[in-house]
Amino acid sequence: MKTDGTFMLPSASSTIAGEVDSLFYFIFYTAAILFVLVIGVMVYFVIRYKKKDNDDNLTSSVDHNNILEIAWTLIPAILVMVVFFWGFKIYMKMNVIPSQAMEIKVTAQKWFWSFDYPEGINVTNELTVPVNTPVKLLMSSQDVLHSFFVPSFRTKMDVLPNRYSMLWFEATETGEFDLFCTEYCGLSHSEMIGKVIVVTQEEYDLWVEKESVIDESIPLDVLGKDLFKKKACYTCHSLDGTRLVGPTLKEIFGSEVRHTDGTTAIVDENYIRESLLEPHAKIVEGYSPVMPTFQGQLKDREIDGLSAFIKSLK
Ligand code: HEC
Ligand SMILES: [Cu+2]
Repeated sequence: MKTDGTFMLPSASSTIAGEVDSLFYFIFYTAAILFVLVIGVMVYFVIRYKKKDNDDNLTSSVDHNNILEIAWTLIPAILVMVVFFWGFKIYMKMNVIPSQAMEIKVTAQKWFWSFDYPEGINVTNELTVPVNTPVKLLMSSQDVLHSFFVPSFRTKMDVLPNRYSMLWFEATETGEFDLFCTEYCGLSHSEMIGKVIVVTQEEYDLWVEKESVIDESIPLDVLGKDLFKKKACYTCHSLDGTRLVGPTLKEIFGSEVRHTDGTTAIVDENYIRESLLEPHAKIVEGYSPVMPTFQGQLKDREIDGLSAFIKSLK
């Protein structure tokens, strides 16, 4: 069961979330109390010691008060030390990855997440993991800086090109949790949204089994339609004729396209296959070469499925 968040924070659904929240509340309430104290005393003094019209005498000059000065130096120093050591303890916990953690490879690219499981499964934007199991994410980016953020797990880490960053978490309850890209990464950054789906170990095993086999009984165009959504093609291609980052796929099958190098081509199965595996081989006139390659992410039957789906949009 997914617990609700509080007024200030989303649900706390990982092993470290509770600790992060305690520290957050400690800092928050300490700051709130100090704020009220300091402002309160200030307002009181302003009123209490207001210069009276008939009061010509100057106030006697008080130069210092040892007890007061020691108090207002020591108390904040102690508070800062508490916050430092408390924070450091949680920071270490967040960064030391348990050795038995299961490992998933995360690839960020404009503008979706793809997840590679040890079993050879590849999925887009939906990270399915078992509950009460430490999960290690090995992350890298295909293009620009992205950042992996799951608010309910209180976990966030930058994802960089040409370098791996790592993160781990252990979900403490089942349910669906928001996954955001929290580093501005271009035009459709706001659509780089995913989900972390936390299930029981039994459900996870079933999921792995189901994802590992390709279901040959699904008609190709249905499979394609499903992939269009699953592989996040929709972030760049519309189906209704609207121009997004990429050209619409409506009625392109059988039509003639112009490329930036002046050549033309008729859209057929081979053309679509090439568009998916080597998107930069030919660039459609008026567009930029930003389509990612799906080499290694799509099986042959899935490419057939996408072709059949695009064909059905005629
Ligand atoms: C990051 C944005 C982006 C994503 C994601 C993306 N594409 Fe593209 N795609 C483009 C752009 C831009 C072009 C045009 C430039 C070019 O030819 O590379 C294009 C071109 C194409 C073409 C050729 C269209 C034509 O009119 O000639 C096809 C087919 C295509 N994409 C299919 C797909 C499918 C299917 C997916 C999902 C599996 C997908 N794309 C995912 C941006 C994207
Ligand atoms: Cu991003």
